Amino acid sequence: MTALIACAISFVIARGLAVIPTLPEYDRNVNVEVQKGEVARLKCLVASSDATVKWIKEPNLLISINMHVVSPLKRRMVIQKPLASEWNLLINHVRESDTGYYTCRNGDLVVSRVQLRLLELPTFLDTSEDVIADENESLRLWCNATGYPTPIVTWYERTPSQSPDDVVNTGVVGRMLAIQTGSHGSDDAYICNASNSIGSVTKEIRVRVKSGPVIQTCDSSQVMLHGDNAILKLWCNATGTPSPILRWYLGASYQYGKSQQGLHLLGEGNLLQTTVSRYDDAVFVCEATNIHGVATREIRITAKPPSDSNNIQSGMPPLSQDCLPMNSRPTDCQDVKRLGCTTSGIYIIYPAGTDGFRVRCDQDTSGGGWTVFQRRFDGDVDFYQKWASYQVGFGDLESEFWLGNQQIYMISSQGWYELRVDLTDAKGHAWFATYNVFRVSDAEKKYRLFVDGYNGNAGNNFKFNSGNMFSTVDQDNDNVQATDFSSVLKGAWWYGETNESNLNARYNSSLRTERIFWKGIADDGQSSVVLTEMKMRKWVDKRNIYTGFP
Ligand SMILES: [Ca+2]
Repeated sequence: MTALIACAISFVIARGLAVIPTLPEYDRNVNVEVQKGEVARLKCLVASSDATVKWIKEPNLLISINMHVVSPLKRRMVIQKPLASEWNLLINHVRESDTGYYTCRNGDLVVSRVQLRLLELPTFLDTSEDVIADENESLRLWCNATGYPTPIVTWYERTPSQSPDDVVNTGVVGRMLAIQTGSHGSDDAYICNASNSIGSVTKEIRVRVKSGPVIQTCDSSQVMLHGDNAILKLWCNATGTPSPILRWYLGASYQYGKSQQGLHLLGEGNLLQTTVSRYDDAVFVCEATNIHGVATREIRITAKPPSDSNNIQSGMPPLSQDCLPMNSRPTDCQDVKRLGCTTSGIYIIYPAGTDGFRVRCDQDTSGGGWTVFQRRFDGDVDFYQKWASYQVGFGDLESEFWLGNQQIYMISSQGWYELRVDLTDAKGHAWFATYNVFRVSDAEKKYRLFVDGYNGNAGNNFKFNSGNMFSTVDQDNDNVQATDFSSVLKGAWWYGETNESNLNARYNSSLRTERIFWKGIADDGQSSVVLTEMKMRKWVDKRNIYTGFP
């Protein structure tokens, strides 16, 4: 602005008086301020038509003579004459190196002297680091900023205190800020803002007051493995200044406040992962320590030993359940999937007329939604069980199990269910059989089986069992007078005159007639079926779509 006024005045003088030179002295140190990359206009007014006008960058770099730019920087420089009396120097794409003093001369006479300055955004040269302070300690925070025009530094408190005694108010100006820290455990941040006409920058400086550890949360989860062992995950979060170190101890060996020598340290950090037996009953201690103190929290893990080791419904609560909406009561695994749980695992379902029971959901195979009711893969669970066991189920949903005839009946009577049988032989070859219709009748009808609508690559061997009642070693319902197939074939199944499947038989028995059997698969007398899974999935709710139902 100053430059414009100066030139405007000199122009008026030049026109009005028609004398040369227009500026008697060059004592007008005109400033031109532009941002980097912009165009700088340096004005010079010489009315004479036969003048020799030179631009020189101090100390002695000749830039131009009349209209000719001779400077090595000429590609960015040009002499502009909007009026006959003006000899303005234009500098395009102004750089840092362009800053300095420029003089315009008529012959040896200095006509104008212009200082070119770059406008700069504020930046911080240095500031205080985050501080950990003692209670009621006096602190000085600082922020040194540079920029052009010189930035003004202003301080704000992030969470201003309501207390009238509070030292810091918002909008304190100056590069230094003096504060008195608060009480034990307080934590605040101060923001310094450096701004000029171009822009502003801010820096947040945290001030934390030393405090002993406080445990915020502690919890556990278990992921059951096959058999009795579980991977137990425990975690704890603690606050404190400085940040506490977390250690884990077994409760029985832990003695609070005493020397830690000889204690059984299980691990360090937020998360402890350990293996426990599902029959364990243990207390784990999370200990948070910093230089100001110790805090502890106990987590008790109670895994109730089932009174009946056959009880499939015993064990730890299902973990997969978290994905279900609150208070939801899925009726099967298809419903579990519909409610948003797309991970295979253990869920509690509530088929109509039941108080709910645990099932394994297969949410991976062929679109998921499968309620698994039989699973075998290592032979750890004995499947040569009696009627009562088959009725309520046995084994472990995390490993091998039979869900239970009653449960199969309750689920499959809710609608139109399809069946899928997955088999793998010892060579790792996978086979499957699906049936569009799968249904099991109630206990009174001896859990009679109905299947129809085969598809797959395993062979339609289950069709021979359709219409048969369930038999166990203590209940011969096979309708064949001469034989007790359950005893002969060492399993429990919907036996009848033709038996070309026998998936609840002995695992890996050397006798062909006693082992897991599905005609055509691994029945060369040498190998065997090593993995079986039977699962069902609802197609539609209405039962009467299929007229073949009894
Ligand atoms: Ca019989």
